[in-house]
Amino acid sequence: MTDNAFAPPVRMWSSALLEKGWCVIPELVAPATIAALDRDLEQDFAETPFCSGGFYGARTKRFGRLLTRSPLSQRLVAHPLVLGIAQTVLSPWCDCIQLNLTQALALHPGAPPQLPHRDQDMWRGAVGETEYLVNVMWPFTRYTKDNGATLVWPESHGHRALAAEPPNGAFPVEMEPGSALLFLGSTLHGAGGNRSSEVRRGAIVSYCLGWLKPYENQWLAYPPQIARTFPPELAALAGYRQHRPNLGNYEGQCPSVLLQDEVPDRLPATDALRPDQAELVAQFVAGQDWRP
Ligand SMILES: O=C(O)CCC(=O)C(=O)O
Ligand SMILES: [Fe+2]
Repeated sequence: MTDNAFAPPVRMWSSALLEKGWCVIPELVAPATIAALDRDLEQDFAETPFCSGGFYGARTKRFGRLLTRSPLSQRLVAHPLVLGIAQTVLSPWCDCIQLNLTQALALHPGAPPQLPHRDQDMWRGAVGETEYLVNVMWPFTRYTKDNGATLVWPESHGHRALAAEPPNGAFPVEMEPGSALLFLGSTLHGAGGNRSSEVRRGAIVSYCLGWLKPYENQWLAYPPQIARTFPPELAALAGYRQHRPNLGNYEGQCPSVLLQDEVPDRLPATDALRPDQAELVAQFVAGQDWRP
């Protein structure tokens, strides 16, 4: 849950995000922290092969599982203000949110602009009435118009995602390390083209409704032996929590049971219901007059 100190900014930024479809929050993290994270990932950036395919981009490198690669990535993933905003924006449609992906990306000189897209289109749900995702772009280098800063189409979100005609007026979101661009799953966007001689590096961290299949398979990215090193809230975000009722269980238990030292071979399947469902079940069971 959101820390009280963060409650007013969470409300303010959540309204801005829902209204505009995107926002830039300045100076969220110390630039030195971002620089240290960038250094931790130096070898990954150097040795990861370029992507394959027109969407990922042949002049772009990407890699996931950031929580296994640098402990500093926790500062981004579990940033209290960002988490509070993601929870506030997505809570009308889910019981709890989950981590959808962490992905570092390096846009090399000569990378052409990416296909404009809405990240929510990875799921085949209703368009225009539900928000599925909150995306956060964390720059590691400065993002400029020249080096391929993310292009955002303002006023392209929500029900506007149903419009047949693409909206006009994309603009590059220029920003410095330490700041972050937040946008909705329904907001049209894409990487810009890199006409500069510098590599544009950064990371995307996104959060989605807790009942969706996440883009990055969280349980494979963070198997129990890794997730048990996380603070419990982070493990929960990475899938070690049930989405009530009972979704994502292990042997009928919260999958966080796998993070304990000893896991019994046999476990009692145990209801994990929302309060309204627990009440319904309790009334049904109490009113039952049945003998075998
Ligand atoms: O690199 C960017 O600026 C955006 C990347 C993106 O939107 C994506 O890969 O889905
Ligand atoms: Fe995207």
